[in-house]
Amino acid sequence: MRSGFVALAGKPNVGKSSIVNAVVGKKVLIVSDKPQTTRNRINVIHTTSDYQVIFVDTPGIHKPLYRLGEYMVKAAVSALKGVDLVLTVVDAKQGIRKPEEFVFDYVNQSNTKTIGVINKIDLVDGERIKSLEKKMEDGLKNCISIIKTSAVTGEGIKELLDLIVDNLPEGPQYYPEDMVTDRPLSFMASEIVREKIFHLTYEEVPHSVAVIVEEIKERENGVLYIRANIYVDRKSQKGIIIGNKGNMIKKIGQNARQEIEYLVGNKVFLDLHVKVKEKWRDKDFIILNEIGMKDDLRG
Ligand SMILES: Nc1nc2c(ncn2[C@@H]2O[C@H](COP(=O)(O)OP(=O)(O)OP(=O)(O)O)[C@@H](O)[C@H]2O)c(=O)[nH]1
Ligand SMILES: [Mg+2]
Repeated sequence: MRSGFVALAGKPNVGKSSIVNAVVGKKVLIVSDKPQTTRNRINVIHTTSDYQVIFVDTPGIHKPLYRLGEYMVKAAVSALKGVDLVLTVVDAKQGIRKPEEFVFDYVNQSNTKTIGVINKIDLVDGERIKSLEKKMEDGLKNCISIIKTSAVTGEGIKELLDLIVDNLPEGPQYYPEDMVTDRPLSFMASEIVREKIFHLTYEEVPHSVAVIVEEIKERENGVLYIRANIYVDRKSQKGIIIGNKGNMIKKIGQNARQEIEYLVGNKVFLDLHVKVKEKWRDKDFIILNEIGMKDDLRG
C-alpha cells in the first residue's frame, strides 16, 4: 500500500479546497468566491484498496492584517513541513506575481518536494498557461512536475491524483478506510454555517464571522439538534446577519441545515444565535482553534 500526507499551498482563493473536493469526488471542504475562506488546517482522507492519500488543506498564505490572519498563515506554513508532498497551487487567471512568489518562498523553505498545480485553466488560453509553467519551474526549487487543472470542469484532476499516488512512499493506512476527515462533526457543521454566511454576505461581513457549535444531541424523535453561536466583531454586523425581519438568518439556517442533513443522513434542527464579540479577530481569535478540538458530543 502507498500512503502519505499531501499539503496544499497557495494564495487565498486559488482553488485549494475546491481541488481537494474534486479529487475525492465529494464536497468535504467549504469553498467560496471570497479570499480567506479556509481558516484552519483540515485533513481530508481518500482511501482505496491500493493507497491512502491524506490531503492537508490549509488557509491561503497572505500578508495578515489581524492576529487571526497571522494564525492562519502560521497554520498553513507549518503544514508544509513533515508532509510527503506539497501541491503548490496558482490561479491561471491571476498569474504569478509577488503574492505567488511569497508562497513559493515558503514552499522552497520547507524543503518538501512539490507538484506545481495551475488551476482554473477553464478561464484562460494555452499561451498563458505555457508562460505560467515556465515561471513555476523557475520559482519552485523542488518541483517534480507541473499539472494543469480545473476543479470546476474536472480537467486534469484524475492526472493529478495519479501523479500524487505515484509519488507517495509505501506506508501504512493511517486512518480507518471510512474516515473522510480528521475533524469532528461539530467542526464540519460550524464550517457549513460559515460557508453559507460567506455565500450570502459581502465585504467585511463574512470575514468578521466565526461560528462555534455549542451543542449537538440526538433527540428522542430522531432529530439531530445542533445549537451554534455566530460571532460577529461589531454590533452593526449583528443586524446584517439577522437581516430584515430575520430573513438573512433564516436563509443561512435553511441552506446550512439542508447540507448538514445530507452530511449526517438525518433530520436536523439547527438553532442559530448571533452574538457580538468586539474585535475577536485580534483578541479572541483563538476561539477558532478550539472548535476543532471540542468534543464531538454525538460521539
Ligand atoms: N472557474 C474556476 N473556478 C474555480 C476553480 N477552482 C476553484 N474555483 C473557484 O474559485 C473560488 C475559490 O475556491 P476555493 O476552493 O475556496 O479557494 P481556496 O484556495 O481554498 O481559498 P482560501 O480557502 O480562501 O485560501 C471559488 O469560487 C471556486 O468555485 C476552477 O478550476 N475554475
Ligand atoms: Mg480553502
